[in-house]
Amino acid sequence: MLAGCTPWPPEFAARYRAAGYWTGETMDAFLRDRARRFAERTAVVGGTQRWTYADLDARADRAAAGLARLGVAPGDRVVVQLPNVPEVFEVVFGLFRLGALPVYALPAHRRSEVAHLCAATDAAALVVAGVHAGFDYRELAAQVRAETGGPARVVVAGGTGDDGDSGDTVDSGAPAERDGFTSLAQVRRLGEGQAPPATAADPADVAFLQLSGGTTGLPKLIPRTHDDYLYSVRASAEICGLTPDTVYLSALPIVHNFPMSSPGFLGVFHAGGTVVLAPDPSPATCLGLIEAHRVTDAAVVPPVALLWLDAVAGGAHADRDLSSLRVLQVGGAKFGAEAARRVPAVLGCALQQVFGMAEGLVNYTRPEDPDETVFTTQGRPISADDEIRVVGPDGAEVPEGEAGELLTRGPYTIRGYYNAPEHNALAFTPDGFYRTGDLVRRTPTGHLVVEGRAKDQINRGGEKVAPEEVENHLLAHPGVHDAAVVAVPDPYLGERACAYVVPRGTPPGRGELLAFLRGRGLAAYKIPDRVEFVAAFPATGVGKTSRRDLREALRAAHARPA
Ligand code: J2J
Repeated sequence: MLAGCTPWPPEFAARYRAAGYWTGETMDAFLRDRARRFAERTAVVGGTQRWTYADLDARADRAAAGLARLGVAPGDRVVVQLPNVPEVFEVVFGLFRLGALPVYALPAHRRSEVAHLCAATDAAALVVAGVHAGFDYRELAAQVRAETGGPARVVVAGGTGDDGDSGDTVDSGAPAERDGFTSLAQVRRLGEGQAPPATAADPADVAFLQLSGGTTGLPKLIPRTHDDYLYSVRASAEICGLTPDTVYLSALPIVHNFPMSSPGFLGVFHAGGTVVLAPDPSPATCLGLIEAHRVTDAAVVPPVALLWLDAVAGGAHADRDLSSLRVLQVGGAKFGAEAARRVPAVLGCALQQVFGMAEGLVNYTRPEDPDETVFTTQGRPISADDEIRVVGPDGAEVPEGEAGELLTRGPYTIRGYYNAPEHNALAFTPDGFYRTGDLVRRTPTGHLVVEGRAKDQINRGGEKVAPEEVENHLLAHPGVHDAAVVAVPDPYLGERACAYVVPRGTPPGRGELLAFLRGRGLAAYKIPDRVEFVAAFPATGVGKTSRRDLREALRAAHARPA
């Protein structure tokens, strides 16, 4: 296994194989097989581009051969930061075909996050868009290289440039073959007519690295194997009833774990269906795509679901023909029961709640569940071999039906983060259960209800923010003596971030402080929504004050009416 990763103990691996969960299929073999079975069916629609399974397979061949000629070798890590454009599949499957490991960055990530990913994985290459949504990713790549001295190669993946109507054009700009920058078009040319490298990836080994939501100063990397991930994909596709007729809309960034695997684009490819890429999650864009492509399944986070509901119920999009829509999946953050009830009433489709995590465990409400279960729970685990423990602060299981922290272990839940032995000692129990940090209650049917959180994280409408990471950046400002970032309730996003700052001398201006954070290359969703200056932090009891207690005290003070 990739160095720095924690394998499943052999007896567990043997059990998961015997049960038929781990089949020995690699990501590359997965695409080859589906391309053979569904060759002329449409795999991907994005902007004006429409690729069949055979097209995608041929593109993966060319990309693999071209990347190999560029010097990317089997086992290399390659950071991929691409928006919702079809090229993301070409690049990712090209890397799998070559035996290299994609490391997924979100389009919202900026210099701080991308530099960390490149350095933490010793990445051989970085793949970025050109200019997308008004942001120049080539500039970002240049800054990352200036800061970290790596990666040696940057691939700029551009669209065809003729699909500006949907607003998702990627402008790769003038071919910049200098300074280690290569356009994807050039990579394709390099790979043209070449046999793709013969790969022999071990299905039990790591296929790619996902980014965790994070609770600490720097986000952790999640190593997922071919075996474990494809099990979750196949099982998800079955639970969700995907078929070759499925037309799936991804309104979320496609490299996030939810639209990738729950059942996500991989589930759709497993079944031979079609993935439609939405360049943005707005009702105008997405409801238009649902109508135009007769979309059957869509996946969103709660704030996006609320926007769509209001757009249809409020009249702005009341005349949209959404009759093709079979199911709306909502997950990533808690979806309240009242909003949940509106989904079938307003959109005329079924709701499926999805409670998952990039570390593994995914829960779904099932199509056959009673309505009340679908509205009021976050589903039950994929697998009969997902082991669930709900424990109190003492680590002992709480009585059935009471809330406690969710611990889990199973055939597609990691046993450790990448290169993080100290963090792993805290995040996993000695017997290998992952401490999710989620507070849940289990119903008699085994469905889980998310009641809250025991981890240091802000869930901003599905986007995860680690307070410590933002605090560390704030503390770098000369005018900041101390800082604590806490979640404050928000009717739309669920939570927003508020930074409490104890200034050093004259307080810096709020705008200046936020510009400072942006200047440090932090993703926009991590920039606090509010800044409050306070003379001192509340004393939270005698002795050493933990950051957690401090954030809790600030949150409580905030919640009290003035
Ligand atoms: C409450 N909290 C939820 C839900 C995730 C499918 C769906 C989502 C993710 C995801 C994913 C929640 N209600 N329905 O990877 O495959 C919070 C929990 C969880 C954390 C994981 C997937 N669905 N959450 O959101 O790795 O706190 O994955 O531990 O981004 O999101 O975040 P992430």
